[in-house]
Amino acid sequence: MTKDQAQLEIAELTKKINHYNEQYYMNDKSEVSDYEFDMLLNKLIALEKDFPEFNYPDSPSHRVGGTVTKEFNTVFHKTPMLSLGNTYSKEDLEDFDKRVAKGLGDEPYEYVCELKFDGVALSVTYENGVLTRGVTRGDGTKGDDITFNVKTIRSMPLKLKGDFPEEFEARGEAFMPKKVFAALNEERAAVGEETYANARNTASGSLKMQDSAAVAKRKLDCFLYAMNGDNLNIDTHAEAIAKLQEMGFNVSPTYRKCKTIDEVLAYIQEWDTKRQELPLETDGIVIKVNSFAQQEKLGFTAKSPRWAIAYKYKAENAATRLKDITYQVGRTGAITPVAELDPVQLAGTTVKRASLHNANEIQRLDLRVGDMVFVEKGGEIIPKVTGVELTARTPELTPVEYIKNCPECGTELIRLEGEAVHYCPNSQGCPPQIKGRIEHFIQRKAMDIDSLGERTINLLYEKDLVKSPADLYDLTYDDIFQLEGFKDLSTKNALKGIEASKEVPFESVLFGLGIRYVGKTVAEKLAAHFKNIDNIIKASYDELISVPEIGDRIASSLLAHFENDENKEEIERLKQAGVQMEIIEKESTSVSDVLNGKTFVISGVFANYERDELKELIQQHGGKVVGSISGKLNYLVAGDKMGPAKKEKAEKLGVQIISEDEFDAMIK
Ligand code: 0OW
Repeated sequence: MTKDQAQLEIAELTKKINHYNEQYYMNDKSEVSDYEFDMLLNKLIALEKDFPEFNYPDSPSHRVGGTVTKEFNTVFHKTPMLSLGNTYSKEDLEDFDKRVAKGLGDEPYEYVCELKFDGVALSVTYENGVLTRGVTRGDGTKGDDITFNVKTIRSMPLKLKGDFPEEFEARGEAFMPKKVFAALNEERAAVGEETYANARNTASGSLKMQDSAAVAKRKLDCFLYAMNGDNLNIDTHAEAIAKLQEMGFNVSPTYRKCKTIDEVLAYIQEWDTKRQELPLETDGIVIKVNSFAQQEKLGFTAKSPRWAIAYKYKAENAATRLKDITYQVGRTGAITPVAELDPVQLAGTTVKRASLHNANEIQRLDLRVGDMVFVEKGGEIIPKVTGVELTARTPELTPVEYIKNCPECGTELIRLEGEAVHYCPNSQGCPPQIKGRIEHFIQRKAMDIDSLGERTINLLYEKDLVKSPADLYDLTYDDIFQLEGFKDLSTKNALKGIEASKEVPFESVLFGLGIRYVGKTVAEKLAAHFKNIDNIIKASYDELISVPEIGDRIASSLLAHFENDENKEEIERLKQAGVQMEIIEKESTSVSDVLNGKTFVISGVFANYERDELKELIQQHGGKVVGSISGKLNYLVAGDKMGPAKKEKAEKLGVQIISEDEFDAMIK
């Protein structure tokens, strides 16, 4: 392909992808399938790699990241990114209003009210309409250059629309929507990771990740609320908001002009309830004097403007009796203490239980069963116990004795050095851990066996038919048919779902293994880097942490997991069953179909080929290389020094063993 052809192709792909992105993220419409979209994007990324001179800063390829930033540069803000003074009551607001009136003499003035988005403040710079820099607020005077990570925020325009100033800065808040935060915590809990406390810190941590591809997966969003620059000819905050929207920025639709504090109070009242339904966390309301000239006149204190203030809602809390503390055992054996409460109304819901997280939290709160405790529901959905009404404590109440044994299997609990959570170490024998691993394995994001559910897993477990994921592949029609509630059709469906899961790609299988701290994103990284399970099993600690976003915790967890013989046996059984244990390389150009439908295992060292070349040749002639020797295997291509166990197994299973020359003859 010539340079001109490449430039043309890149321009066409960019236009198409930008259009699909805009439809998807701004108008909630998807005109193409994810697969088609990904194909376009992969083509663009490949062309940009071959023709870097056409890899423009506003290319949509930056949306999916792929840039690793080891060190973030520090950038000084043109003007400090100030914080906001806080108010908590009508009186505070009236005092603020008096100060504004005083500062403006007898001029009339109006406010604009907006929600205070609970995320991370951001500064973005655009030159000739293209996003050229994204910086965190940092300490207010200087922040971190996180441009590549900011480009992965889908609603942050890479290129502006309409007419725009040659150069200007916009400021706003990046945040993690509630649904994204809940899903991320669900995935982390499922692999034994500690869950994140709130969306704000998670958004902040996400924006500081080194690998922008990992940031892209965090699905951050943003709202812009200010723009600074020379001769913007904009006179009010409301005009600035409208201009930001015209240029393509995501602007919250909750702005409202208020002439008086009473109108401000009405706005606050209205959003006190409505904010629960918002797709993002907020931590109050921001009130600003609308006119820029008047903002100028009022000026700033050392750390915040005199023309703006935040109003914070009181976090709802209530007192109720702590009836008992029960303990839940998670899939990874993590023990979670739960407060059993007398039901109490809180922010429109009846609260009966609240997580107590771990033993440290119980100690910190000095909780005693029978105490009157305060329960709070802040912006977050999950209620939390914040303290004890000590005046109501009666002398017979005794400090909590944290359990020493697993409530499900009786095994003595352990607590790792420096960790707050207790674990049940009986991972192979503790029922909720065994069943939890199988449930984790069949879930949509893993093997996607939707014809099985928690109830069926329970039945199979109780009947001793399934004690580990690999057992699923040994199930017969009769095994399932005899289960309560199964008929012919549902039995066939269940078996079909299990069989179909053998086509699930390796990265999903790796996630399905439920290795502690290995979530879906980490599994995708490991699969892309190591290509197959064997390489991961034999990888050293250093090889593991050389992968971006794979740190000490994940590397140590992988080494520990694969040291365990039962885990290795489980993987061997899954391989035998034909589950994908390696990534399927991109379609190689096919040369012939002489090996169509044939499966091969390659073993040993060859005179004329590297293993990968041999694999490529097999694929080019329609064959498929699989990870292990089974009865269904067609050929074992035997090189020098092939493992004797493999030779013996192949002979035992009647697999045809061919030499390098015999292989050559097959494809020539
Ligand atoms: N978080 C917000 C928000 C907002 C700035 C302008 C001058 C000082 C504050 O939604 N809607 N409007 C402003 O206005 N600031 C906000 O958040 C601030 C930024 C820095 C610390 C707070 O997050």
